[in-house]
Amino acid sequence: DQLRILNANTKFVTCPIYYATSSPHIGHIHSSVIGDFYHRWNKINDVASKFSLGTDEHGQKIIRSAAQQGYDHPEILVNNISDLYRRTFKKFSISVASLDDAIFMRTTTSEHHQAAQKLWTRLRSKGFIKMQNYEGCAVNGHKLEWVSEENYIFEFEPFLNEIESWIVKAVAPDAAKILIDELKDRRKTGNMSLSISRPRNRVPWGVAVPNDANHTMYVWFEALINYLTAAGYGKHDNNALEFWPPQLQVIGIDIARFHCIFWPAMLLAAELPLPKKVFVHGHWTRDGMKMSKSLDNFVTPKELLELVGNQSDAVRWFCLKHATLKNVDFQDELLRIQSDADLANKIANLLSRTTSKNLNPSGAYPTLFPDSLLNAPDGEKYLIETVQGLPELYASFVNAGQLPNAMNCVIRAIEEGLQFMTNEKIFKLDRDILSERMKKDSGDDDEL
Ligand code: ME8
Repeated sequence: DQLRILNANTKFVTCPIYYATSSPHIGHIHSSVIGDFYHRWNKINDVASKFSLGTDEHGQKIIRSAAQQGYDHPEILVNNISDLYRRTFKKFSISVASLDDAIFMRTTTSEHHQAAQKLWTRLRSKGFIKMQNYEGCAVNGHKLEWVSEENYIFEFEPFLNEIESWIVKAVAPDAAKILIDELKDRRKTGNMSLSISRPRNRVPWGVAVPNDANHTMYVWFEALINYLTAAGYGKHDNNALEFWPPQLQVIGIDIARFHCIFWPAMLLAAELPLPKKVFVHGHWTRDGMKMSKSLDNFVTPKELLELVGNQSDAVRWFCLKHATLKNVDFQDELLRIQSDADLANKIANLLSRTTSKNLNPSGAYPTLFPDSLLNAPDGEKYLIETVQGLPELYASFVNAGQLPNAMNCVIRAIEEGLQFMTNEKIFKLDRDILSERMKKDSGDDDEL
C-alpha cells in the first residue's frame, strides 16, 4: 500500500476552513489573501499550483449558532454562510473557483466524510486510536456540565520528537518557539493524547465514527483532514493522492497548536508526508482589543471596501504589508493613509509619470540590458542597480515568508524612481533629449 502522488510537481497552498457560524471579517480575508498570494506567486513562476480554503461546517458551535439564529436545521445556516464566504472572497479577488485551480472545501460534502472516515480507519487499525472513559466538563446547550462518557482518543506521544524537529524546519523561529514550549509542557504534564469523538446524541451534526453509531468525530480532528480531502484522499481506492504534501499552510496563531502538533501527529501516524512550511500570522485587533462577537467589533468586508473606495486590491496590499506574527491594531486611518501613500502617491504616481505622453511619447517600454549600468550617467546608476536587483530581492523575501519586507522593498524602489525624477528635473528636460536617453538605455523598444 505504497503511497502514490499522481501530480508530484503540483504545489499545494492551503488556508484554514473558517467556521460557518457567522459572517467573514478582516481576519478571514487576511489569511486568505496571504494564501492566494502564494498560489499566484507559484503560477506567475510557471509552477503548477493548487489552492484550498473553505468552510468548517460541523460540530456543537454550528448547532448552537443555527439554533440562536432561528434556523430549523444547521444545514440551512452552513449553506448560507458558506455561500457568503465564497462571494466575499470573490470581491477580494481571492481564488475560489476551479478555473483558478482553487478548491473551495466544505466539510459537509460526501468526499470529505469519506476522507475523514478513511483516515480514522487507518489510524484505528494502526492502534493509535483507542476507546477511553472521559470525565470532565462539556458544553451541553448553554450549560457547562460534568460528564462521564466513553470517547475515542488519539495518542500522539510516539511522534513528539519528530514533530519537534519538523517544527524547527517548517515554522518561522518566533512561532516555532511558542510551539516548542508547548511540547515541553505537554511532556512535563503527560498531556499527550487528544479526545477525538463526541457522543452522537449530544453532537449529531458531524462525521460519523466508522463502525460505531454512538459517536461523532470531534470537529477539529475531522476539520484538519480537509486538506487531505482537497488532495483527493478517499476518492481513490488505493493509497493515492492527487498532490501532496502542502508546500505551504497559512494559519493564524490561534490554531497553530492544531496545525503544528495534532495535525503532523495525525499525518505521521498515517505515514503521510508532512507539510513543507507553515505560515503563522498574528491577529488584527481593534482599539487594542480582540475582535469578538460579544464586543461586536469585527472589521467587516463592507467597511474595508468603503475605506478604500471599493478598491479591493488596496485591502490585499494592506494585509500583505502587515502579515507578521505580531498582532496589529486596525485603524481606519491606517488603511486609508497607507493605501494612499503606497498605491496612489507612489506606485500609481510613478506609473503615470513614466507613461505620460510628455515623457514617453512613443509609449515605449524600455528594457534594461546588462550593460545599461556601465553606460549610465552617474546619477542613474543607483537607480538601475535597484531595479536590476529588485526581482531577486523581492523573491528572497517572499520565499522566506517575509511579506512586509517584500512589499516594502518594492515601495523603496519606487521611491528611488520618484526621487530620481525630481533630482534630474525630468519634467524640465527637452523632449528630444529625453527620447535620445530612452533609446540609449534600452536599444530596441517593445511597444507598450
Ligand atoms: O478556527 N486576525 O475557524 P475561524 C487575523 N474552523 N486572522 C484572523 C483573525 C484576526 N483577528 N480572526 C480569525 C477556525 N483569523 C477553524 C479552523 S482549519 C482546519 C479549521 C483567521 O473561523 C486566522 O487564520 O475561527 C485564524 O486562524 C482563522 O481565521 C480562524 O478562523
